[in-house]
Amino acid sequence: VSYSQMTYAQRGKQHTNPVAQELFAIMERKRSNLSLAADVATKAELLALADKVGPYICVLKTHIDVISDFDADLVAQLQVLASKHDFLLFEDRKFADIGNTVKLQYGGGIYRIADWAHITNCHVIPGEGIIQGLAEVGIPKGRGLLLLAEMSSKGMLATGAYTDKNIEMAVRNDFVIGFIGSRRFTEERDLITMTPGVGLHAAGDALGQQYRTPEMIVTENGSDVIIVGRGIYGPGKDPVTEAQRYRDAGWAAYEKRLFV
Ligand code: S5P
Repeated sequence: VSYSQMTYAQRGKQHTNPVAQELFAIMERKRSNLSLAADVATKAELLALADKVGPYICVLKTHIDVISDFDADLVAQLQVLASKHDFLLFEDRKFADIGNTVKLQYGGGIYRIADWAHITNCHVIPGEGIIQGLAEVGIPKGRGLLLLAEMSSKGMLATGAYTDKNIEMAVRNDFVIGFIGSRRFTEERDLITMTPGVGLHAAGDALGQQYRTPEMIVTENGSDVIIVGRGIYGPGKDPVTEAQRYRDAGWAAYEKRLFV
């Protein structure tokens, strides 16, 4: 039986990675496969948004380096909200350098990403050493990594043989828990796909973003988590209403996939 036909609960029970186990358990408890991409500019906005939308999401995805007034207290408060609302933290750092450099970027600097982000991601453009470098820092802390096997934007170059290489590297590295991409990529082990570029209303933006619906992504393509940003907090939107709508749409798309 394909992983796409199994429940999140079943997959969590048989998974060997602690972050993946926890993620599946949260998804089942909250009946949510929604991740919020919280791309706001200040600490206060990020905390307010995370607190409001927290009850409806399984993962809060951050770009911590866009917060103009970042400080260590922001991280402490995000951790409090993650426990309060039962979600994981995913820092969308998109590492892309040699293994030695990404070790420094992941574990150190002012953000100390590995200390608080359950999940982060990387491009494999430098070769497999990037995964090994990140794993040296992340495995002892019980973290997980996603590979950017594809992107959502117009004209993106992660296709064909490059995407295939991502899959091969993911299968043989235990630190990798899955992918950013548009579909389920392999049955060789249970690698989780998270998909950005999800929207119920808009087709895209002026800078190349392209949106597809939860049904296309989860039911048809077998992806596991939908990542939604401006569809939830964009101009004129009520984040709580929209988060509930995307949570319900994502869950319905998942149930439809199970019961077909
Ligand atoms: O291919 C990608 C990969 C990512 S992680 N396309 C993306 O859009 N993202 C991220 O998803 C992007 O950095 C942003 O944080 C989010 C999409 O936001 P939205 O406002 O367009 O939903």
